[in-house]
Amino acid sequence: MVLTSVEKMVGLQKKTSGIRNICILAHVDHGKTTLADCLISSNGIISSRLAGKLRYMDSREDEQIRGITMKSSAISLHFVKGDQEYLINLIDSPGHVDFSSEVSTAVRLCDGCIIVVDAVEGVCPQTQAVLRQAWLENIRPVLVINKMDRLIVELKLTPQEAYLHLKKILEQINAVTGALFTSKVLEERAEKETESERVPDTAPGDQIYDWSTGLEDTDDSHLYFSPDHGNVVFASAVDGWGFGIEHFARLYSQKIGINPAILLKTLWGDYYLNTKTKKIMKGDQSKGKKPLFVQFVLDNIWSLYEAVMKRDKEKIEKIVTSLGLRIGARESRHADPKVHLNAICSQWLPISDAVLSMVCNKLPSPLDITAERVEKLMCVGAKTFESLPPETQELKSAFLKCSSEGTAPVIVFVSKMFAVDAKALPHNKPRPLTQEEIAHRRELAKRRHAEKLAANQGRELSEKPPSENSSEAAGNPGDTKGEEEQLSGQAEITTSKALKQEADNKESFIAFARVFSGVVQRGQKIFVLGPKYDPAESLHKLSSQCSATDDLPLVPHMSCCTLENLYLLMGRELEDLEEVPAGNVLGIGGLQDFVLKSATLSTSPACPPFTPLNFEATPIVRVAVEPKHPSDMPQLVRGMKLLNQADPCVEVLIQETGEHVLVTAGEVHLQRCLDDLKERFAKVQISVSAPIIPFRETITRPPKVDMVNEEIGKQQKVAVIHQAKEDQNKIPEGIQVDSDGLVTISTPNKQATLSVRAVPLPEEVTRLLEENSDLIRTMEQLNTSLNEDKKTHEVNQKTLDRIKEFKHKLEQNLPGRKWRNAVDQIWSFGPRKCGPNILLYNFEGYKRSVWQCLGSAVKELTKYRDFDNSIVSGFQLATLSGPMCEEPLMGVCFTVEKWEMNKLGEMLSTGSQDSGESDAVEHKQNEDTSLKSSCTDEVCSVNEHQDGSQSIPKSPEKTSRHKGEVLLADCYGPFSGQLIATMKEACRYALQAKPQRLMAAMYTCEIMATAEVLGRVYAVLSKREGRVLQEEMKEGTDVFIIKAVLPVAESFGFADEIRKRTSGLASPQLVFSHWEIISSDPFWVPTTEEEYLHFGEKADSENQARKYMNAVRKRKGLYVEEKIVEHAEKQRTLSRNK
Ligand SMILES: Nc1nc2c(ncn2[C@@H]2O[C@H](COP(=O)(O)OP(=O)(O)OP(=O)(O)O)[C@@H](O)[C@H]2O)c(=O)[nH]1
Ligand SMILES: [Mg+2]
Repeated sequence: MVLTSVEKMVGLQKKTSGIRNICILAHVDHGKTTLADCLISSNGIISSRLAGKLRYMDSREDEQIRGITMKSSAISLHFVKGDQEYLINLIDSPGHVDFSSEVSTAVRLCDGCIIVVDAVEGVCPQTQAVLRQAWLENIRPVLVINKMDRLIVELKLTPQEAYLHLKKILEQINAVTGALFTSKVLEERAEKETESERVPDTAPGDQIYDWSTGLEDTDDSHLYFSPDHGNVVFASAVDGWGFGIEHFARLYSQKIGINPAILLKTLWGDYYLNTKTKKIMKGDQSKGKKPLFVQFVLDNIWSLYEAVMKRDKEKIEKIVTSLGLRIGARESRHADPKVHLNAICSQWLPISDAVLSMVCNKLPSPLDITAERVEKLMCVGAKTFESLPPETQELKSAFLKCSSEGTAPVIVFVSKMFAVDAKALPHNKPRPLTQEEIAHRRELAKRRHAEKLAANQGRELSEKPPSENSSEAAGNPGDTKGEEEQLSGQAEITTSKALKQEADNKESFIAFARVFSGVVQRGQKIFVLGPKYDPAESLHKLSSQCSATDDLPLVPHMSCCTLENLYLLMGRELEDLEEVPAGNVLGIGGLQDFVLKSATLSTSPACPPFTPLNFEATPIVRVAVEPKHPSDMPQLVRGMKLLNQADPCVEVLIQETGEHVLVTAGEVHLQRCLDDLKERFAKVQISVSAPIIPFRETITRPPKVDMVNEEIGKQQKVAVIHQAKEDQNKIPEGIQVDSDGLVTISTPNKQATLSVRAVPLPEEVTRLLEENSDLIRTMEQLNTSLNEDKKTHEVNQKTLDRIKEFKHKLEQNLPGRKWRNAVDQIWSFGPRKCGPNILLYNFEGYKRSVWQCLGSAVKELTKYRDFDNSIVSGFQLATLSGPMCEEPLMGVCFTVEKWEMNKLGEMLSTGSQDSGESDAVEHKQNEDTSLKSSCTDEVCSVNEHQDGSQSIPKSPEKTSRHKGEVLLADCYGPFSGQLIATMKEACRYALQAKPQRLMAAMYTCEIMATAEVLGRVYAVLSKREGRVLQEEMKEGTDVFIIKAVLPVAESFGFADEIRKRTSGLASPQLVFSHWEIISSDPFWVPTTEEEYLHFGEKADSENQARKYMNAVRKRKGLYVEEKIVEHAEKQRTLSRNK
């Protein structure tokens, strides 16, 4: 196969109907990159002998060493099928969960995907995850069941067994798609139903319907994988073969004379061939017959494998000649039978043909983009498509047309930025000279030679009589010109050297993008729209016709840039392009300063930003980094910025403590980020802290039975007293703690008193809050815009329904008298207004609701109105860092049961001025001598003014306003600030009045292990406090699947340890799953004689929670109560006592 030239590719890019943008998705190690190799080798980019060994798309060194893909990368392939030519933009993606964000960036740019499943392992957790992602992006999947050779060679299954096994895998994967699909159909039905409900003339009887009918009506056949639909290929990427059943249907229809269409329908399934009647019959199993698939397909492959593995020369010869293949002597004599096998199979059933023709037949071209997908891409958050400005709505047709005409608006989506070595850019690479260039150079050399000759002649002439000076004059300029040229040439060389050196050290960022409409051209000016850009807002300021070349006013989240370079992505190589038409994947250079991670580019300001990518992984592993040499700090900071840009998922932040922190998705991701930082972006030596493990703080219900180990009531009191002692200096007033945990506390100026109680939320509610944090954030935004009386954008009915459902669910999960009306009294969520903690109000005279957006509450002005934000802020602060180790809270409900403001407070809030009130103020202040003594002069002087004696004449209103302001900011600072601090303290004390617990982040993992290593896997799990949830045997194999949960804190090195202990037979993938309460009390100390005996004085060897808590406190520089000298009496000189 010859290499396709760039010109050819450019030609193909223009034929939109022949383009297929696809990605390969699968669980880790199921063979994506190997499959990509096979497809690439069909284009001659790599040799077919190396296909599967090279792993061409894994261009990074660490990818090759570890054998896993860490980034998604694209390559364009040319495929000819019949008289049709296709351009296939193929994206290989990683399967390791740590890099699942790379999968998100890939699926956004594609129209279809190849799901690869290992024939032995079947559907794995990541397979489900990628199917879900494909589903969320509305892209169509096809299936490749890979590693078929393992069924023959490793598992040694018979063809019949293999058939049953494959059937099961198909069932599994269809079950996953089915689940996704069903929920969607039901949702759509429900939507239709609510719409029809709104239509008044629906007959009441129609409202009852059978849910299942929805499923039956919809044609879902294209969604399921079935060989007879042509969307399944059976393959072995390593051995280079693959087939869809139509190949065999065609073959056998000729051989046995059966209609190919019938054979295609029956080749997969419970059918057998009645040899006597030459008819295909149903029900193979019941009659003990061989299914067609076994007879016609698997038997052949099995016998070929057998022949080659046993080196049965005769049989091989027979097969090869009957198939009409020609095998080279080198392969057939090779010591490794696999090579021979590969040579035969890849000629007989070339995998690239099978897979690529399936892709071209079954996956859509960019022209087939559905209206549903377009609307989903265009609507961010709670907005509906109808609420977008009309100019924006018009762009939908541009998406659907995917037109490459000059008039079509350009719309491009950048899904990630990736760094390449500047040396690898096409214009920095040495390239072979073209014929014209060679001719040009030859011409130049000739001329220079001629000039030299002429100069020599001139010199000769100058030695002649001066009568011929004229020719000398003619010669000289030539000479100097030559010198000049030389000089400038040298200068060029040196500058280019300098430039090259600079380029050597530089990373260049390229945007990984796709054109959805129009033609992008090199040097074109275009708008860069950030994720928060709002076309409605900018269309007020700009006309929809304006272009990026105009001089425009500043619009938030929008900037203009020039597309400096366009590239064809060819795996490890890049090729320069002048323009790229709609429907293609491309690389764009020169966006480094405009795009951080992803963006939308358009020539029209009416274009909305695309919906953000769906990231499945939660970044959870954080480390602090610092340079080994402090002077390298600036490089490190720059490097971290670059790293942040180059990775879709990593988070880079500077903590309040001043540490530079990297947040990554897992250990492997962390390692890759650190390597990148060290070797590419910062190029300095760095030291890395131990992973910072996140915890959550919560409270539990006090135990009903006071057991010895659970004497929490007393313990807690000790803790509270202790804490109070610590904080004595900060808060002069005492706090009141009731026996049932109600904390009453006043602001420092005594103007307001709060009573707060903390109660644990039911687990289910916490989970609900966590799951719906996006929804809560949307609610918050809606409420804010309602409160500000802004023109609210039309809210998606779906979002409103979701909010209603959320509210309903909360009500359901907060039953009983204790929680009566609780849902309606929710004041706020926290921390950051969307977290898993609730603030309730439970006092008279106040009404406010987070459900405002549902229209359930009216705005009401009360005396509390002006300061309620302070209370909410105090709550937010308290939930952000708890009293145990300043970690965020989770699953706690705070109820404000009393909020008293004495008259001054009220006056401050309502702004009423009454002289009587000021007396009261004075009276109060006189009472509190300590307060008075600490009063600033200002306040005192104000009070004197109030007495009306020697005051400077002022208008009465002015004085009183002045007074109000000053009292707002008395010696304790602004009143609102005091309220915030008091609320925060109240929450903290309320927490401490209850049994506190730490919550640990938990990973889930699925480990596949054979029976021999099972014991060791359990040993490692239990050592690390893991808990096995489930253990089952994979049918047909001797592999056990163990599902377990493991605290994140104990997970570092877990995968490595398992791999080592099981000699590489088991390798788990850890996925963040949930937070779990650590049952032991971190404040527990042995108190009774028995406990001393049992646990010893220290006792913290047993107390996991305390260990965690102290570690966090130490890290944060907080006070840790621990003994420094443990066994003082035992200190002695060892040598003497020996
Ligand atoms: N027996 C057998 N092994 C295969 C086959 N295809 C791939 N492999 C092996 O499976 C391992 C993983 O292959 P990769 O192609 O790197 O898998 P991947 O899906 O790209 O892995 P990630 O990118 O890390 O998710 C390699 O050792 C391959 O040699 C196959 O058809 N048969
Ligand atoms: Mg790979």
